[in-house]
Amino acid sequence: MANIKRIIIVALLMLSQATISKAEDGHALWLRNHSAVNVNISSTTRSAFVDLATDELKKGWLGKENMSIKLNLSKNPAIKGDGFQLEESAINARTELGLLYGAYELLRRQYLNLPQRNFISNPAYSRRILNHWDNLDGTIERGYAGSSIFWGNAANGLDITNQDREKWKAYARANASVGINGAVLNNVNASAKILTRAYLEKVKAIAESLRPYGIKTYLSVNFSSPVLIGKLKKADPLDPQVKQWWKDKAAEIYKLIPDFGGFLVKANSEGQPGPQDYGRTHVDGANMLADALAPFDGIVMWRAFVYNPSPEDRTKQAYKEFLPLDGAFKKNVILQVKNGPLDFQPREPFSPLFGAMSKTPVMPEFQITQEYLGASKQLVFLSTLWEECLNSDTYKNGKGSTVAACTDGSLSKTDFTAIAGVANIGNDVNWTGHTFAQANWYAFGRLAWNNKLESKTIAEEWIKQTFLDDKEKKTDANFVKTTQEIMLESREAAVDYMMPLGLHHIFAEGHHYGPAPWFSNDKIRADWTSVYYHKADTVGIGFDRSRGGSDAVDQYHEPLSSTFNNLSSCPEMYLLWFHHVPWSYRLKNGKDLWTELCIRYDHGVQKVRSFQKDWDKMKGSIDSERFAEVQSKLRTQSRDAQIWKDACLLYFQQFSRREIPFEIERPVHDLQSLKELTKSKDYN
Ligand code: GCV
Repeated sequence: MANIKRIIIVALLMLSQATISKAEDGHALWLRNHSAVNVNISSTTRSAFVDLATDELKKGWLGKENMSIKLNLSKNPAIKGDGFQLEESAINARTELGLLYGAYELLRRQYLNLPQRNFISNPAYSRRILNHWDNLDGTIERGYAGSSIFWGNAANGLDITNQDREKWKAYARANASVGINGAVLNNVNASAKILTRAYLEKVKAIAESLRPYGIKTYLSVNFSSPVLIGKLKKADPLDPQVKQWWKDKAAEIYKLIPDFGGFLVKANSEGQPGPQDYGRTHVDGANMLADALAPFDGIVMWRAFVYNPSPEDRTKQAYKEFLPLDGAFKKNVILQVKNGPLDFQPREPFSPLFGAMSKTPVMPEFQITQEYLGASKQLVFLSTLWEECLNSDTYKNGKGSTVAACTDGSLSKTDFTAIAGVANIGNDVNWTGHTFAQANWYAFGRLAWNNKLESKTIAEEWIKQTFLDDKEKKTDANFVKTTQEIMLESREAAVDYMMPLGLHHIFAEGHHYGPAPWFSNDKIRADWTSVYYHKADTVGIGFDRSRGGSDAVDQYHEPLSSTFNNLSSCPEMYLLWFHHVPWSYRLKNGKDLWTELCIRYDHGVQKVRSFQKDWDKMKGSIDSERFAEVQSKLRTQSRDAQIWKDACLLYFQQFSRREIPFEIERPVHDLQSLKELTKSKDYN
């Protein structure tokens, strides 16, 4: 008996050891530093960046044992900005930061088992920036991974602990490893308090943690700051006292943070103050701030996300507002434009502003946090969405004028270029809530560095680094293939179960997680309701933006405007974005619109079910913790995809008055119960 007891205890101990050795909380992200082999690093220059690069290479080296690698500063004209050149046994760069980026690339190639061949890699954008929508009380607007890593952690939100500094350092390192070199530390719906001395002192401390990794600090500012925290009566950008206030503030900031990046501004948008409050223009506002920052080489990122409660189609407003201002902005102003003309929907055509501005630099703003794509409950790899946008042809200077080319300086030379991603990072131990949301942070950085990278490459890189098996020093090939497929199909699946064929913004009010195509409310502006966007009636469904409708199509260059305008040539993925289409309309595959809509919704649900099956087969290929977390979240996603399908089909069926085709699975909910469910505050 005693023997049996002993055997059981030993077995239990062995089991728990096995679990401990595999224990995985995801905090290490894609930077796992597996017991590396020896490498000899020498350099022709000494600096903090070079020390870091040396340290990273020694910690992570998976190449040939006892190799010698030299870090060189080089004047090779083919290397640009903080770019680098990898050679058999050297990293060359123009800047020391470039050597650090080169070190990360070299390690990445080892994880991927890529040959250490010669190649040069230059950044597509000079400023590659995360935008944190973090409030000073520690909450995060549209954040799904816990509280802010910057603000609100102690009683007054200003104390700084060693733990904070550790976290900021780890954050900076992760960013640098994918080439991100800027962070806006606070929400664009900005509290003026950020510019008070106490907060600026904290910004200084954060900047000190980020600087060693080449990351510049930026702030979102409230346009009314001179009134709210200064003693001024107004914030009119043409008022000399207001101008002076901002100049003094800029000088104060640069004294504390000499390499401060600049300001991000959301003005006259969704209730935020701005120059129009004083009868001035966006140019007046942006240029006033630009003048204050110019002596210190700071920049202004002025957001184009503006729209008013007017009868005009909301998706047309930003273009109409900003096009007449083209050429009037100071040199250190850049217009920050969301990928689509509406608001980070699962699918939108690109914003026409990318192809419209010819004398003003424009930067893309992507949303990494999944406000409209399942929060941190759903596995949706966003790289394919961003790739679709970057590769969209605007026809600005004829064929080939992609959004990437319009923004990265290849079409017209600008002093600087930039790209922004709204961060999905919080205090959750794995940083992003969902393990696979880490891939979206990773993908943003990689695309910001190289806007021609393909999503399939990015997915493979991320999987191989994130799930590398410690002992084997490789990732199970079947796991890589299966997971890569899931990732690459996940965004299209989400489009299908949420809003296929060009439908948009039919989300439940407020939380933007679940469906509410029925949402309408006379007391709020029409363009904050779902019915404004889908316009379903007994004839058909969709928003008519053709020349016979709101004429948004004419904000695009030819031949796109005509392609979009024509029902028969409009890509079906944008069909209901640009047209109100009869239920009986025949699609290219011969099916009528109603049937196709039903099939798409069902297809989205079936896809998630297949992701579940494929993931379940992966048991044992990776650590049990992350396996179980993803398995559980896929169950939620499956449940919620079904809710989307049922809600939308049962609701739209009231207008189409047609049967749900019998070849697809039937709804499992009834409409009324879904209306109650998605209204509930807990359903998000
Ligand atoms: C930060 C959408 C979001 C808001 C966000 C806004 C913006 O409307 O729902 O939370 O505010 O976009 O980008 O400014």
